[in-house]
Amino acid sequence: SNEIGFDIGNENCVIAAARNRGIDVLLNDESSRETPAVVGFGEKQRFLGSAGAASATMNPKSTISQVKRLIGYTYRNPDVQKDIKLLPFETSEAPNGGVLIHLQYLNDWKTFTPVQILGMLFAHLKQMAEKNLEIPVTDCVIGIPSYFTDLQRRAYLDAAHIAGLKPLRLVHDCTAIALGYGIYKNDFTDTGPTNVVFVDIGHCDTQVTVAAFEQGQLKILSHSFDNHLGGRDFDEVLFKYFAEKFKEQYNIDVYTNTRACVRLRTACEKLKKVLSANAEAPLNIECLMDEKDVKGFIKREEFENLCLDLLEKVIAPCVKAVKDAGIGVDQIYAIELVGSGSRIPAIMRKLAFLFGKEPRRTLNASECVARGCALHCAMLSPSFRVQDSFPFAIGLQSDEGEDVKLPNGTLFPKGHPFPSVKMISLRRSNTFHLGVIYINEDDLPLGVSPKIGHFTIGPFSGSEKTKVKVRVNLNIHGIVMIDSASFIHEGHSSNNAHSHSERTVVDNDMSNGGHAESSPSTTHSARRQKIPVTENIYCGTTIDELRHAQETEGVLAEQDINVERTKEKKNTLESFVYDTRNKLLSSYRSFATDEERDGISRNLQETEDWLYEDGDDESEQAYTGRLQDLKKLVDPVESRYKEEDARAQATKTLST
Ligand code: ATP
Ligand code: K
Ligand code: MG
Repeated sequence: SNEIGFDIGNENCVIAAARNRGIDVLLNDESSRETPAVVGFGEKQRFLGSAGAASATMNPKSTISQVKRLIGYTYRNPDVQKDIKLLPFETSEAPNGGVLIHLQYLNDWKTFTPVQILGMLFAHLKQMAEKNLEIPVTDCVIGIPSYFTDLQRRAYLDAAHIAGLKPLRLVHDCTAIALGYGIYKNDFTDTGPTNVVFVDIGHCDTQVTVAAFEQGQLKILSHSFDNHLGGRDFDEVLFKYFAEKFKEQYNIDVYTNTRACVRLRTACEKLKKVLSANAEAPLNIECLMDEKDVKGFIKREEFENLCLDLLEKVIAPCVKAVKDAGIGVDQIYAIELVGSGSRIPAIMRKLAFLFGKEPRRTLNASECVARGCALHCAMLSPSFRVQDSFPFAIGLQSDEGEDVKLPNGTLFPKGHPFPSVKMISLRRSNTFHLGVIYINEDDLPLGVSPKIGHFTIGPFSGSEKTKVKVRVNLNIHGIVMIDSASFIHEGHSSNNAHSHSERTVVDNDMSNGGHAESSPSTTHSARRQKIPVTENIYCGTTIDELRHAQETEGVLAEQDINVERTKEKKNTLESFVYDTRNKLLSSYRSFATDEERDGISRNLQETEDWLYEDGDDESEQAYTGRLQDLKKLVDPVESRYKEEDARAQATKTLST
């Protein structure tokens, strides 16, 4: 079996596999351990990963990056509106309120959803893993930010399904990181839990998690985040600085030119990285705009001054995570810093100042999420117990909009371990609806709707006293599902005296996926009838849309393969022309008549001319057809040569 972990970043993707009793990071075609999260649409084929990044500045409008920022969001979300202003491709609002991406491909405008684009990335990574491991890859664990909503989690699963992957679990990035940290460490004390704060600063976001380790187990105490703080924001500071500078200095306004913007952003990101290791750094871009070469320069100190506000933002999620974990700063054993965005030295200093101790870098900053995911995949039947905590409180609403009366007003309180199942009982006589909501909007990313979706339970026919049991599952991915509903025929539940007084009762709480179906009374279960449950997720992908996306992906993938195969055939023809021409001057020389030689030479020349002109961009059949025609001419010469060659070999063998 294979155990694969995927980390899909806003900038970089990493794949890890559990093998040879360890975890390996898999290399891409460029022998790189990180693959850019980019999907590019060329003239005739897609360019995925590194190839997409390579063509980004040439085709900014048909190069999709940072799709993670759009997935599972509504178009009108203020963050989405801000992001699409920075992204060079075209977008619009989907009929269901989601985001649509528009670009030109194969001589036509094409529309894709962020789920489809992510599906393409997954397909690329899957293929890469299969090439490396030489086995089919389907089962996997995928890292996600802990702040991902129900919709985003569903979107990730949909994208994985489009690519033919079967995620066993979506796991919070920092939970994966903590697992990778804890599993190899055996110096935890017996006297109590060891609390570690993990800070992951990526390209677009920052996540902080407090984890408690004890012998053989990991318990997540809290998750917090700032989804507006990552390496990208530091790039933007430099971008604005130089855009202003160049306006004065060169009289160019990069904001008016998409390609210039993309190139300056890329250069600023490079500059930022140089500043992590150097006290100052230059910036040079040839022909940025209006045929002007630009030159710039900045000192690290200046950069840090420009970033004072940004640096300050590192503090809030750290403070919140520690507070939510319910521990004091003196109870923190270590602060572990990961994510490549954290390589800016000033961030390290800020954290050291806040916690009163130096953060550590025990883990591989860019690989730890994928590694942790692969580990998780390898030990889904764990010897090392992992208990994650869900970062948002979840509630139910009934048809009339009123909250379903639950003991604490909440079905799953914030920080609840998951997966977890709760059975609720309601009195209903026919079809009804239950809305699923996040209770505290303040905990959610800004502008995200607290409404997850609603479930229709019915049809069924009961009476006023009919007790309906509903099984609500905060599943292994952190997605809320109503798994099943059932009712008991009247008169058979009346011996259950308590439930009369309350409309709603939480019967059961089985953390870590207990089996809720096993009913306490067999006489009841004999009379129990299932009620159909239909889910309606706001802004979600329907089954038809998913099927359509899978088909589209198939067609696009085939197109890519065809283009590659055609390129190969063209290459073969080209090589044959050069090869034969050389042979005519050497090995074939004495086996062709002058007439044959002239004929072949003429044909080779014609083919070569054709390849450079009309035949530059032809079909696979055109290339193979030409090759066959040429071979027909060359074959008689070739066979005479081979015959002679064989005779010579035989003679040689005889004489030795
Ligand atoms: P996210 O976690 O937001 O989805 P990601 O996982 O792709 O994104 P990482 O690969 O962890 O993000 O980090 C990428 C960021 O790290 C980029 O902004 C990049 O510029 C930045 N970065 C990489 N190396 C350095 C460096 N040496 N100094 C400063 N920043 C760096
Ligand atoms: K990453
Ligand atoms: Mg990341």
